[in-house]
Amino acid sequence: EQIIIATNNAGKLCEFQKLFAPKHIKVTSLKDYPQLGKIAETGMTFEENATLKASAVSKQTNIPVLADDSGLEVDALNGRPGIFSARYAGDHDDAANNAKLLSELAGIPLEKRTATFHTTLVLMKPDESKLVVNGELRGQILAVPRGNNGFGYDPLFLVPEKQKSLAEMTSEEKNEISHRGRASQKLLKVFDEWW
Ligand code: ITT
Repeated sequence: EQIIIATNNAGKLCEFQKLFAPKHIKVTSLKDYPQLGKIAETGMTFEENATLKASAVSKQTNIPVLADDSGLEVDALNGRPGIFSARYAGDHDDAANNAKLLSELAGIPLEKRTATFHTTLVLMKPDESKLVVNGELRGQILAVPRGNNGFGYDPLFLVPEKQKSLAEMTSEEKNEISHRGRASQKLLKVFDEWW
């Protein structure tokens, strides 16, 4: 059995490989299918964008697909960058995105820098039937990055209960509590029945 993770993001793929390891399903990703074209994320919600990615890939490959659309919703920025998190400061440039986030929040104290990390997962079969799950993690945006693990906004995202940024956690620690980890746990619970 096989599943394609419809992502070009190496950090996401790495987390899914660990989360799916107990299932003994072969996990591939878009880098194994270089012939597939770029997918335009034109939706206005996480679910729309995850569905666009999943259906584009499952139609062309005839293999079940898991797509992840995620984003960071910062309360002091009225929920921005949200679905635009990957393109906040340009095109998929983590360093530029983090710099922009820091400058938008300059001068705001930590207790007012609350934020939610959101993930929507869409698991889709080639007949386009789909399973949708969501996961969220609340935290605070640091003024100075901490840690070297993870990817994307992880060095700026403090998990108050742990007093650690996501980039200071191992992938196991992060997967246990993260938006993506929580959504994946929900998915894995119903996976066998749905599959
Ligand atoms: P794919 O669409 O190919 O999956 P992407 O990076 O474009 O990859 P999204 O459209 O879902 O993914 O954008 C999510 C953005 O949020 C992107 O900038 C990520 O780096 C960031 N992000 C998502 N999950 C994250 C996590 O667990 N930790 C830190 N940053 C994360």
